[in-house]
Amino acid sequence: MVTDFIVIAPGQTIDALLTADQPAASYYMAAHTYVSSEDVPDTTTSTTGIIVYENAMSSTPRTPVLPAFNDTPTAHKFYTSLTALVNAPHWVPVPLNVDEHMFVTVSLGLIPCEAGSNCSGPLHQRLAASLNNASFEFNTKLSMMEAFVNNVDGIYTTDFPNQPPLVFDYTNSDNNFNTTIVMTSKSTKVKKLKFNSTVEMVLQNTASLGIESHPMHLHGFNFHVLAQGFGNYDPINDPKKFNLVNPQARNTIAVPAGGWIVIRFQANNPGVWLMHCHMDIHVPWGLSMAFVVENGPTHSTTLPPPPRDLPKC
Ligand SMILES: *[C@@H]1O[C@H](CO)[C@@H](O)[C@H](O)[C@H]1NC(C)=O
Ligand SMILES: *[C@@H]1O[C@H](CO)[C@@H](O)[C@H](O)[C@H]1NC(C)=O
Ligand SMILES: *[C@@H]1O[C@H](CO)[C@@H](O)[C@H](O)[C@H]1NC(C)=O
Ligand SMILES: [Cu+2]
Repeated sequence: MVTDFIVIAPGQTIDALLTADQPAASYYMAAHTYVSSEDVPDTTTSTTGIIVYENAMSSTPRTPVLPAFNDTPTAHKFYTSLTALVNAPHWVPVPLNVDEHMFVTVSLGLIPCEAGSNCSGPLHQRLAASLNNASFEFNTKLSMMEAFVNNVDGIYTTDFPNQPPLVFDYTNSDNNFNTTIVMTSKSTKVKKLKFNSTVEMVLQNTASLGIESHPMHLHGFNFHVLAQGFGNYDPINDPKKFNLVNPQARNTIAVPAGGWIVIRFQANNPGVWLMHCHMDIHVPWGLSMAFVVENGPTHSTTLPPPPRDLPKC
Protein backbone atom coordinates (compact mmCIF):
# COMPACT_ATOMS: atom_id res chain seq x y z
CA MET A 1 0.00 0.00 0.00
CA VAL A 2 1.33 3.44 -0.97
CA THR A 3 0.43 6.29 1.35
CA ASP A 4 1.73 9.70 2.30
CA PHE A 5 0.42 9.44 5.86
CA ILE A 6 0.13 6.80 8.56
CA VAL A 7 -2.48 6.47 11.31
CA ILE A 8 -1.19 4.69 14.38
CA ALA A 9 -3.04 3.92 17.61
CA PRO A 10 -1.42 4.00 21.08
CA GLY A 11 0.75 0.89 21.47
CA GLN A 12 0.76 -0.04 17.80
CA THR A 13 3.83 -0.51 15.65
CA ILE A 14 4.11 -0.08 11.92
CA ASP A 15 6.85 -0.67 9.37
CA ALA A 16 7.08 1.81 6.54
CA LEU A 17 9.54 2.33 3.70
CA LEU A 18 10.24 5.88 2.61
CA THR A 19 11.03 6.45 -1.06
CA ALA A 20 13.40 9.41 -1.25
CA ASP A 21 12.52 10.39 -4.80
CA GLN A 22 11.69 14.07 -4.39
CA PRO A 23 13.76 17.04 -5.58
CA ALA A 24 16.80 17.46 -3.31
CA ALA A 25 15.59 19.79 -0.56
CA SER A 26 14.52 19.52 3.08
CA TYR A 27 11.10 18.34 4.16
CA TYR A 28 9.19 18.19 7.39
CA MET A 29 7.74 14.94 8.58
CA ALA A 30 4.99 15.82 11.00
CA ALA A 31 2.60 14.09 13.38
CA HIS A 32 -0.38 15.16 15.40
CA THR A 33 -3.03 13.43 17.48
CA TYR A 34 -6.09 11.73 16.08
CA VAL A 35 -9.02 12.27 18.48
CA SER A 36 -11.74 9.66 17.99
CA SER A 37 -14.29 10.74 20.58
CA GLU A 38 -16.88 13.37 19.82
CA ASP A 39 -17.13 16.68 21.66
CA VAL A 40 -13.41 16.85 22.38
CA PRO A 41 -11.96 20.23 21.49
CA ASP A 42 -9.03 20.41 19.10
CA THR A 43 -6.06 20.04 21.42
CA THR A 44 -3.75 19.18 18.59
CA THR A 45 -0.14 20.09 18.72
CA SER A 46 2.17 18.91 15.99
CA THR A 47 5.55 17.34 16.36
CA THR A 48 8.01 17.52 13.51
CA GLY A 49 11.31 16.21 12.28
CA ILE A 50 13.22 17.30 9.20
CA ILE A 51 14.52 15.11 6.40
CA VAL A 52 17.35 16.75 4.51
CA TYR A 53 18.42 15.26 1.19
CA GLU A 54 22.16 14.98 0.57
CA ASN A 55 23.52 17.93 -1.37
CA ALA A 56 20.33 19.91 -0.84
CA MET A 57 20.65 23.67 -0.83
CA SER A 58 19.59 24.97 2.56
CA SER A 59 15.97 26.00 2.38
CA THR A 60 12.89 26.27 4.56
CA PRO A 61 11.41 22.77 4.89
CA ARG A 62 8.04 22.32 3.32
CA THR A 63 5.23 21.42 5.73
CA PRO A 64 2.93 18.55 4.81
CA VAL A 65 -0.83 18.86 5.11
CA LEU A 66 -2.08 16.37 7.70
CA PRO A 67 -5.61 14.95 7.91
CA ALA A 68 -7.77 16.86 10.41
CA PHE A 69 -7.37 15.77 14.06
CA ASN A 70 -10.92 14.30 14.06
CA ASP A 71 -10.97 12.84 10.55
CA THR A 72 -12.37 9.41 11.44
CA PRO A 73 -13.26 8.43 7.84
CA THR A 74 -9.63 8.91 6.81
CA ALA A 75 -8.35 6.99 9.85
CA HIS A 76 -10.80 4.18 9.08
CA LYS A 77 -9.78 4.10 5.44
CA PHE A 78 -6.14 3.74 6.43
CA TYR A 79 -6.79 1.10 9.11
CA THR A 80 -8.91 -1.01 6.76
CA SER A 81 -6.55 -0.78 3.79
CA LEU A 82 -3.78 -2.76 5.45
CA THR A 83 -3.36 -6.39 4.45
CA ALA A 84 -0.77 -9.05 5.21
CA LEU A 85 2.01 -10.32 3.00
CA VAL A 86 0.90 -13.93 2.71
CA ASN A 87 3.81 -16.37 2.88
CA ALA A 88 6.19 -13.68 4.13
CA PRO A 89 8.39 -14.81 7.06
CA HIS A 90 6.23 -15.36 10.19
CA TRP A 91 2.99 -15.39 8.18
CA VAL A 92 0.43 -17.66 9.85
CA PRO A 93 -2.75 -18.61 7.94
CA VAL A 94 -6.06 -17.69 9.56
CA PRO A 95 -7.30 -20.61 11.69
CA LEU A 96 -10.66 -21.61 10.22
CA ASN A 97 -12.27 -23.67 12.99
CA VAL A 98 -13.35 -21.46 15.86
CA ASP A 99 -13.67 -23.01 19.35
CA GLU A 100 -14.62 -19.92 21.35
CA HIS A 101 -16.93 -17.26 19.94
CA MET A 102 -16.72 -14.19 22.14
CA PHE A 103 -18.69 -10.95 21.82
CA VAL A 104 -17.22 -8.31 24.11
CA THR A 105 -18.53 -4.81 24.77
CA VAL A 106 -15.88 -2.11 25.32
CA SER A 107 -17.29 0.65 27.50
CA LEU A 108 -16.59 3.61 29.66
CA GLY A 109 -18.80 3.87 32.72
CA LEU A 110 -19.19 4.72 36.37
CA ILE A 111 -18.59 2.70 39.50
CA PRO A 112 -19.70 3.44 43.08
CA CYS A 113 -16.89 4.75 45.25
CA GLU A 114 -15.42 2.30 47.75
CA ALA A 115 -16.41 2.97 51.37
CA GLY A 116 -13.71 5.04 53.05
CA SER A 117 -11.99 5.94 49.79
CA ASN A 118 -11.13 9.52 48.99
CA CYS A 119 -12.97 9.25 45.68
CA SER A 120 -15.43 12.08 45.86
CA GLY A 121 -17.42 12.47 42.66
CA PRO A 122 -20.61 14.50 43.09
CA LEU A 123 -22.71 11.30 43.04
CA HIS A 124 -20.14 9.27 44.96
CA GLN A 125 -19.12 7.56 41.75
CA ARG A 126 -15.89 7.48 39.86
CA LEU A 127 -14.96 6.90 36.23
CA ALA A 128 -14.56 3.30 35.23
CA ALA A 129 -14.24 1.20 32.10
CA SER A 130 -15.23 -2.36 31.38
CA LEU A 131 -15.27 -5.34 29.04
CA ASN A 132 -18.62 -7.15 29.03
CA ASN A 133 -19.50 -4.98 32.02
CA ALA A 134 -16.59 -6.40 34.04
CA SER A 135 -14.30 -3.64 35.31
CA PHE A 136 -11.07 -5.50 35.94
CA GLU A 137 -9.20 -5.04 39.17
CA PHE A 138 -5.68 -6.41 39.67
CA ASN A 139 -4.97 -8.42 42.77
CA THR A 140 -2.16 -6.79 44.72
CA LYS A 141 -1.20 -9.86 46.81
CA LEU A 142 -0.05 -12.26 44.12
CA SER A 143 0.52 -12.15 40.38
CA MET A 144 -2.01 -14.02 38.29
CA MET A 145 0.83 -16.00 36.72
CA GLU A 146 1.96 -17.30 40.14
CA ALA A 147 -1.64 -18.09 41.02
CA PHE A 148 -1.91 -20.08 37.77
CA VAL A 149 1.35 -21.99 38.23
CA ASN A 150 0.75 -22.76 41.91
CA ASN A 151 -3.03 -23.28 41.69
CA VAL A 152 -3.81 -20.50 44.18
CA ASP A 153 -7.51 -19.67 44.53
CA GLY A 154 -8.91 -16.20 45.17
CA ILE A 155 -6.70 -14.21 42.80
CA TYR A 156 -8.97 -14.46 39.76
CA THR A 157 -12.14 -16.27 38.73
CA THR A 158 -12.54 -18.05 35.39
CA ASP A 159 -16.04 -16.80 34.61
CA PHE A 160 -15.39 -13.99 32.12
CA PRO A 161 -18.53 -14.20 29.95
CA ASN A 162 -18.52 -14.89 26.19
CA GLN A 163 -21.47 -12.50 25.83
CA PRO A 164 -22.36 -9.20 27.52
CA PRO A 165 -24.78 -9.65 30.43
CA LEU A 166 -27.23 -7.20 28.85
CA VAL A 167 -28.07 -6.88 25.16
CA PHE A 168 -28.87 -3.27 24.29
CA ASP A 169 -28.53 -0.84 21.39
CA TYR A 170 -24.78 -0.54 21.98
CA THR A 171 -23.95 2.51 19.90
CA ASN A 172 -27.17 4.50 20.39
CA SER A 173 -26.12 7.81 21.94
CA ASP A 174 -29.55 8.14 23.61
CA ASN A 175 -28.05 5.67 26.11
CA ASN A 176 -24.95 7.74 26.94
CA PHE A 177 -26.14 8.49 30.47
CA ASN A 178 -28.68 5.68 30.98
CA THR A 179 -27.79 4.31 34.45
CA THR A 180 -28.75 0.74 33.49
CA ILE A 181 -25.97 0.91 30.94
CA VAL A 182 -23.44 3.27 32.48
CA MET A 183 -23.05 1.66 35.92
CA THR A 184 -20.50 -1.14 36.16
CA SER A 185 -18.84 -3.17 38.89
CA LYS A 186 -15.44 -4.58 39.74
CA SER A 187 -14.29 -7.94 38.51
CA THR A 188 -11.40 -10.38 38.61
CA LYS A 189 -12.91 -12.46 35.80
CA VAL A 190 -10.61 -14.13 33.30
CA LYS A 191 -11.30 -16.45 30.37
CA LYS A 192 -9.80 -19.92 30.54
CA LEU A 193 -8.74 -21.47 27.23
CA LYS A 194 -7.75 -24.98 26.24
CA PHE A 195 -4.27 -25.10 24.77
CA ASN A 196 -4.31 -24.44 21.02
CA SER A 197 -8.01 -23.52 20.92
CA THR A 198 -9.05 -20.83 18.45
CA VAL A 199 -10.75 -17.72 19.75
CA GLU A 200 -12.79 -15.30 17.70
CA MET A 201 -13.66 -12.08 19.47
CA VAL A 202 -15.96 -9.29 18.35
CA LEU A 203 -15.01 -6.12 20.21
CA GLN A 204 -18.03 -3.80 20.28
CA ASN A 205 -17.57 -0.22 21.43
CA THR A 206 -20.59 1.26 23.22
CA ALA A 207 -21.92 4.80 23.58
CA SER A 208 -21.80 4.59 27.39
CA LEU A 209 -20.49 8.03 28.47
CA GLY A 210 -19.68 8.63 24.80
CA ILE A 211 -18.05 6.66 22.03
CA GLU A 212 -14.28 6.46 21.81
CA SER A 213 -11.74 4.35 19.97
CA HIS A 214 -9.95 2.00 22.37
CA PRO A 215 -6.61 0.54 21.26
CA MET A 216 -6.86 -3.03 22.57
CA HIS A 217 -3.60 -4.86 23.17
CA LEU A 218 -3.32 -8.63 23.63
CA HIS A 219 -0.21 -10.02 25.29
CA GLY A 220 1.28 -13.33 24.19
CA PHE A 221 -0.28 -13.59 20.72
CA ASN A 222 -0.71 -11.97 17.38
CA PHE A 223 -4.26 -11.98 16.09
CA HIS A 224 -5.75 -11.65 12.63
CA VAL A 225 -8.08 -8.70 12.06
CA LEU A 226 -10.99 -10.12 10.06
CA ALA A 227 -13.33 -7.14 9.68
CA GLN A 228 -14.38 -3.86 11.26
CA GLY A 229 -17.12 -1.29 10.91
CA PHE A 230 -19.32 1.28 12.60
CA GLY A 231 -22.56 0.84 14.56
CA ASN A 232 -23.67 -2.45 16.08
CA TYR A 233 -22.08 -5.67 14.83
CA ASP A 234 -24.49 -7.66 12.66
CA PRO A 235 -23.92 -11.39 13.30
CA ILE A 236 -25.75 -12.35 10.09
CA ASN A 237 -24.24 -10.03 7.51
CA ASP A 238 -20.89 -8.88 8.92
CA PRO A 239 -19.25 -12.36 8.86
CA LYS A 240 -19.64 -12.22 5.07
CA LYS A 241 -17.07 -9.40 5.13
CA PHE A 242 -14.39 -11.41 6.97
CA ASN A 243 -11.01 -11.43 5.29
CA LEU A 244 -9.75 -14.98 5.85
CA VAL A 245 -7.14 -14.73 3.11
CA ASN A 246 -4.66 -11.92 3.86
CA PRO A 247 -5.84 -10.03 6.97
CA GLN A 248 -3.39 -7.89 8.93
CA ALA A 249 -1.81 -9.64 11.91
CA ARG A 250 -1.28 -7.48 14.98
CA ASN A 251 -1.12 -7.45 18.75
CA THR A 252 -2.81 -4.05 19.20
CA ILE A 253 -5.88 -2.84 17.34
CA ALA A 254 -8.01 0.28 17.53
CA VAL A 255 -11.67 -0.63 18.06
CA PRO A 256 -13.48 1.93 15.87
CA ALA A 257 -15.24 4.70 17.83
CA GLY A 258 -18.88 3.67 17.97
CA GLY A 259 -18.08 0.53 16.01
CA TRP A 260 -16.80 -3.04 16.15
CA ILE A 261 -13.85 -5.15 15.09
CA VAL A 262 -13.39 -8.91 14.80
CA ILE A 263 -10.13 -10.62 15.73
CA ARG A 264 -9.10 -14.27 15.75
CA PHE A 265 -6.13 -16.05 17.33
CA GLN A 266 -4.96 -19.50 18.32
CA ALA A 267 -4.13 -19.95 22.01
CA ASN A 268 -0.86 -21.82 21.49
CA ASN A 269 1.09 -20.04 24.22
CA PRO A 270 0.33 -21.26 27.76
CA GLY A 271 0.21 -18.82 30.65
CA VAL A 272 -1.75 -15.77 31.80
CA TRP A 273 -2.08 -13.09 29.15
CA LEU A 274 -3.60 -9.70 29.68
CA MET A 275 -5.82 -8.02 27.13
CA HIS A 276 -6.18 -4.33 27.86
CA CYS A 277 -6.74 -0.90 26.42
CA HIS A 278 -3.48 0.84 25.63
CA MET A 279 -4.68 4.23 26.82
CA ASP A 280 -2.88 4.25 30.14
CA ILE A 281 -5.65 5.78 32.24
CA HIS A 282 -8.18 3.20 31.05
CA VAL A 283 -6.30 0.32 32.71
CA PRO A 284 -6.77 1.48 36.32
CA TRP A 285 -10.34 2.29 35.28
CA GLY A 286 -10.75 -1.43 34.56
CA LEU A 287 -10.47 -1.82 30.79
CA SER A 288 -8.77 -5.18 30.80
CA MET A 289 -9.29 -8.90 31.19
CA ALA A 290 -6.96 -11.88 30.92
CA PHE A 291 -6.77 -15.20 29.16
CA VAL A 292 -5.52 -18.16 31.16
CA VAL A 293 -4.21 -20.61 28.58
CA GLU A 294 -3.76 -24.17 29.82
CA ASN A 295 -0.59 -26.13 29.22
CA GLY A 296 -0.26 -28.25 26.09
CA PRO A 297 0.57 -31.95 25.88
CA THR A 298 4.34 -31.68 25.44
CA HIS A 299 7.31 -30.30 27.34
CA SER A 300 7.73 -27.42 24.90
CA THR A 301 4.05 -26.46 25.27
CA THR A 302 4.20 -26.45 29.07
CA LEU A 303 4.89 -23.29 31.03
CA PRO A 304 8.25 -23.54 32.84
CA PRO A 305 8.18 -22.89 36.60
CA PRO A 306 9.17 -19.42 37.82
CA PRO A 307 12.93 -18.92 38.17
CA ARG A 308 14.30 -19.63 41.65
CA ASP A 309 15.42 -16.02 42.02
CA LEU A 310 11.97 -14.58 41.24
CA PRO A 311 11.74 -11.57 43.57
CA LYS A 312 9.14 -11.88 46.33
CA CYS A 313 6.97 -8.85 46.89
C1 LIG B 1 -31.98 2.31 29.51
O1 LIG B 1 -31.50 1.14 28.86
C2 LIG B 1 -32.29 -0.01 29.15
C3 LIG B 1 -31.57 -1.20 28.51
O2 LIG B 1 -31.45 -1.06 27.14
C4 LIG B 1 -33.69 0.20 28.61
O3 LIG B 1 -34.49 -0.93 28.93
C5 LIG B 1 -34.30 1.45 29.23
O4 LIG B 1 -35.54 1.71 28.63
C6 LIG B 1 -33.37 2.63 29.02
N1 LIG B 1 -33.87 3.77 29.77
C7 LIG B 1 -34.15 4.93 29.21
C8 LIG B 1 -34.63 6.00 30.13
O5 LIG B 1 -34.02 5.12 28.01
C1 LIG C 1 -23.49 -3.67 34.63
O1 LIG C 1 -23.45 -4.03 35.98
C2 LIG C 1 -24.03 -3.06 36.85
C3 LIG C 1 -23.73 -3.43 38.28
O2 LIG C 1 -23.75 -4.79 38.49
C4 LIG C 1 -25.52 -2.96 36.53
O3 LIG C 1 -26.12 -2.01 37.35
C5 LIG C 1 -25.66 -2.53 35.08
O4 LIG C 1 -27.02 -2.51 34.70
C6 LIG C 1 -24.93 -3.48 34.16
N1 LIG C 1 -24.91 -2.90 32.84
C7 LIG C 1 -24.86 -3.63 31.72
C8 LIG C 1 -24.84 -2.89 30.43
O5 LIG C 1 -24.82 -4.85 31.73
C1 LIG D 1 -2.18 -26.53 17.13
O1 LIG D 1 -3.19 -26.62 16.13
C2 LIG D 1 -2.69 -26.59 14.79
C3 LIG D 1 -3.88 -26.67 13.86
O2 LIG D 1 -4.73 -25.61 14.07
C4 LIG D 1 -1.74 -27.73 14.55
O3 LIG D 1 -1.18 -27.61 13.25
C5 LIG D 1 -0.63 -27.69 15.56
O4 LIG D 1 0.18 -28.83 15.42
C6 LIG D 1 -1.20 -27.67 16.97
N1 LIG D 1 -0.08 -27.50 17.91
C7 LIG D 1 0.15 -28.34 18.92
C8 LIG D 1 1.40 -28.09 19.70
O5 LIG D 1 -0.61 -29.24 19.19
CU1 LIG E 1 -9.48 2.74 26.27
